[in-house]
Amino acid sequence: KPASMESSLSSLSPPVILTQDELKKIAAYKAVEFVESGMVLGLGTGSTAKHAVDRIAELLHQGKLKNIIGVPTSKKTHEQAVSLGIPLSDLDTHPVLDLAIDGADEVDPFLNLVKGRGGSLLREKMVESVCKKFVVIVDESKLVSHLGGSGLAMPVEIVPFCWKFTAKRLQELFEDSGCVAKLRTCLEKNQPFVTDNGNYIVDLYFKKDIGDLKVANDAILRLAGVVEHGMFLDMATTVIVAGELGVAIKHK
Ligand code: ABF
Repeated sequence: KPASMESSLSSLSPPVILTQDELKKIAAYKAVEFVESGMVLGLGTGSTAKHAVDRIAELLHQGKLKNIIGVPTSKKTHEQAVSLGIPLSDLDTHPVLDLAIDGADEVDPFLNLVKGRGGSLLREKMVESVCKKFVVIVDESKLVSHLGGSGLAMPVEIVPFCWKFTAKRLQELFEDSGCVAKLRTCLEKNQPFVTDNGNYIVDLYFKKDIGDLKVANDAILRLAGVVEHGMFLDMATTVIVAGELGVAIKHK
């Protein structure tokens, strides 16, 4: 069933027009209110999650949060957290986390997500799949009626070995949905984009609905050469959406 809306609009004073980054920051700060002292936290990646990591560090330094341990979801977040003095750990030492806060690229009405347009989907999925609570923070532009329907990329992390072969097989898998698979490249060098794990990313673009998400999930993961994909199904426990009219908090 679609997610329930526990609290709806709070008070941002219109008619102030907020930038997308300000909306991201509002969502991030709201999410950090879920953090309690002593928690082991999954630290997300991306421009929205960055605000949450900044805020956690700020509260730590003010003594308002104590004994926080962070588990970063990318090298970039690792660097940010180190520079802010947040104590860090990893899944080897902390295989179960209390809470993760991260952004997303798409959120559907059931709180299923597309993630990975920032390239960190594998570590994000590893960390966020073992969190007791997973709070997703987005501005309202990320809301979609169904995943893959925004016309933007559905990322799949693949091994570099014979990547064209794997990309072709992915495209064939979704032939009926008019899928086009493209290797992600670094714009400036026109070289393949390489993930933190040394892999490539193939972005899938769909002309039509991809149908049952669970079926799509299983089919992609069955392909040898695929490491992980960016559909995060049934993982988010809460989504915080910041929009021009206020903040909406949706619970699973
Ligand atoms: C990460 O950052 C990713 O999973 C997602 O691709 C991206 C969202 O980016 P942003 O918060 O910068 O919009 O959470």
